[in-house]
Amino acid sequence: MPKPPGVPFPQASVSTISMQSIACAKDRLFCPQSNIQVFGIEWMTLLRKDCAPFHKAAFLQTNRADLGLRYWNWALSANNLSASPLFDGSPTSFSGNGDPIDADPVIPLTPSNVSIPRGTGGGCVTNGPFANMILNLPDLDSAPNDVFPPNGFHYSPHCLTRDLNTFIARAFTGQADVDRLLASPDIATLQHNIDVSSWPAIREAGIMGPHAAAHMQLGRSMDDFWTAPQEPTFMLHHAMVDRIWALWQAQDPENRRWALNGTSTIMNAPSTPEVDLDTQLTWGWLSENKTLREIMSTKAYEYNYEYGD
Ligand SMILES: [Cu+2]
Repeated sequence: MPKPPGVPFPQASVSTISMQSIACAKDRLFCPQSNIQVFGIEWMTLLRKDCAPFHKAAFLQTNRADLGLRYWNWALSANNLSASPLFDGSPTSFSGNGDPIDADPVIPLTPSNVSIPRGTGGGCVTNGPFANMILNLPDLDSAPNDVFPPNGFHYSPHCLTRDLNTFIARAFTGQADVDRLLASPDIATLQHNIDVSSWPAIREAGIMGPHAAAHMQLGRSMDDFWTAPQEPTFMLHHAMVDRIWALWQAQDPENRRWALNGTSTIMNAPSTPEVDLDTQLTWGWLSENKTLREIMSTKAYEYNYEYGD
């Protein structure tokens, strides 16, 4: 039986938003022994709350309401990550690959029996706008038994690393994978599909859905269960998740705009009640409380943004 995380995730006490983020990344990537959906509804809503201020800022700075929310469309870069305008290392990119390092040529996707090629970098990013960027939160993936260490905020400067992995991108985040998400018939299936691949050989293991795979295809810094939000592309990635959710909702607003599923704890550990629209999200010093109702729609309450198709 999979071991649940040792750290409870009380609903969105999100002075620790990066720690919440997080919970998603690891279960799908490094601790994939679970087939329980970890990309819960609350996490989706958390990120909607977290991403929207970017749009608000863009609007305030430009007075243009047509800017939309920036996102990383995984499918557009899936065929060749390092050739993508996002990752080609140019001055307008989010920097490119990390420097090459010696490492095992394959990555085992435990607990499945599948192994895949590793990426082509792995070392520090030394090109583009984020060259030599320093990340200050520690690398926490080695946290034993999934227990968040007491020194989780320990000042631990280290370089941003990338290991661009086009194999993962092609295999798990292509247009067919995006289409599979958008074709999900209900919210529970959408949550499942975003975290579990359609590959029969690894589906049983409950891993490598597009959300996880997009984290993993960028390498260690973006993979980190606890600290992935330090990666400059993290919000672009999660804006894509938000976009998929929004496009999925828009296919059937009447039935999907307020569709919820799951509890307010990752993998329901510890066990908490099913959420409903009145469930309160708390944000610490970041924001006043919000109910789930207030952040379910991109066009209600304080939100008014949309994504292109
Ligand atoms: Cu994530």
